[in-house]
Amino acid sequence: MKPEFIQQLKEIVGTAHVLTSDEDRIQYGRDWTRTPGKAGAVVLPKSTLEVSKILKLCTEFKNPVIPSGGRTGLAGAITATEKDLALNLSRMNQIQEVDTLGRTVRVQAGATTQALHEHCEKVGLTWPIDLAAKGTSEIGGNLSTNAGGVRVIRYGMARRWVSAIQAVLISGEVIELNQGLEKNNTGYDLLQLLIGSEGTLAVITEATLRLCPPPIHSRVFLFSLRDYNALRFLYENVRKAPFTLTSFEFFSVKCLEQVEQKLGRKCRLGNRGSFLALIDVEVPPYPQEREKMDEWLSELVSGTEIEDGMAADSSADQTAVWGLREGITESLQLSGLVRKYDLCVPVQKCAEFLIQAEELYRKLQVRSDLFVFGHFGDGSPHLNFLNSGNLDPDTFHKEINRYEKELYPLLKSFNGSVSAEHGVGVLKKNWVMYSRTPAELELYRAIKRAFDPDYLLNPGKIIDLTDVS
Ligand code: 2HG
Ligand code: ZN
Repeated sequence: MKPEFIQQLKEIVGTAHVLTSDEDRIQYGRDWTRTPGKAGAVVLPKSTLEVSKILKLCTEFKNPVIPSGGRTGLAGAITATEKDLALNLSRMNQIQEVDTLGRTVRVQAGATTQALHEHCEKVGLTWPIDLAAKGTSEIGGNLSTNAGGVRVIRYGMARRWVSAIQAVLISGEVIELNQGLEKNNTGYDLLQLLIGSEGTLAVITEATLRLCPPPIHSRVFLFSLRDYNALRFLYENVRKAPFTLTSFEFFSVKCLEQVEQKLGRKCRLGNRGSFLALIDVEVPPYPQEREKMDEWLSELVSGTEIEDGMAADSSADQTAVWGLREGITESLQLSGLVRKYDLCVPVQKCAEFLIQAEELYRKLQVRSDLFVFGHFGDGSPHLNFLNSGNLDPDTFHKEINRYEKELYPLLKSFNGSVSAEHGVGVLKKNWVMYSRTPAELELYRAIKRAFDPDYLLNPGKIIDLTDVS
């Protein structure tokens, strides 16, 4: 990285906001997967104007640049090399007053998801995207990756809750997309194109987010189940019941034990079975509705398919139950090297897919521990492989690659996607062709060229432009 380039960055943001220590370059050059990365330098702007000047400078120096936020991603989408400038937007964390009439809020990219939730809660509204990483993840990252989370079954993914975006092109030009209109059918929807583009097309600096009232009252149920067929049975049962479902999550008992051991959390269910299902439903505030639900619960638990079940009604109980599900990633992270799969299949086929994916794991005798959990109600399971046998990292990766080679064709036979919600980054790039056709990928390349002709914005993520020199 040229000294003049660094010097001019310092002139834009102030010397204190250009970081060049080894530690900072590593910290800002990788995400939660710890995929090895190290940026050449880190720049921390405070305004859109500064972002614009930085991108203009990158174009002038032909210096690649990688935008990032809370760095909680799980696809290696901000993994940097020493040639890259890490452009981190965490200092841009302002949240404006909520527009209660339009039910929107204007927010800078660096505000955390949790800060946004707390801000909107004060006026009885919420941005309904809820993630285990909400304390650290930032809005710019949520939008760049089209974040999903634990309430997709009710509210959809992040892209549904955005009404305007401000972004900066690699030339430095600032674009305002949609400006908060409810209706705007004027051709291509560039706002939606930027959402999920993982910082490869432009840098999102601000957004106007749509809000809604939070559920009036929610009830949380935890069930223990014998096997995947029981999980499917429960899902069918819940779908037939007249409740508004907010979440239908599941995790293997191995995941539960991991959370208990590593994070010291406890599960109150007596009989644990092989899987747990966490169900969050909205309840109208009438006593008879609650009674109906209690009857439904006791009927379900008295049948043979469900091993055990409990309702978590107090807010402390609900937090405790959710803490079991939301602690899984962290508890695995604390236990060593992990390889992650974030998959999606049609929800009707999710149980069958998981049965076959586990059979494959047994058949291939993969030397690692498999942890299965995720968003059953979206047909979106996570498979995590932990290097609990302490293989050397190369051998561990070879083991998992052996599995992966057969997993993806299996997934394709289920019409599945290689990335449900974490994105592509560098980690899924070689497998995108399992989920996208050659014609789609050619369009991806054309779009990338239109936005970023010099291939400077987050290069090497999502797709390679093989014909760019
Ligand atoms: C979740 O659902 C996140 O908790 C993380 O998407 C999943 O760690 C993972 O694989
Ligand atoms: Zn997830």
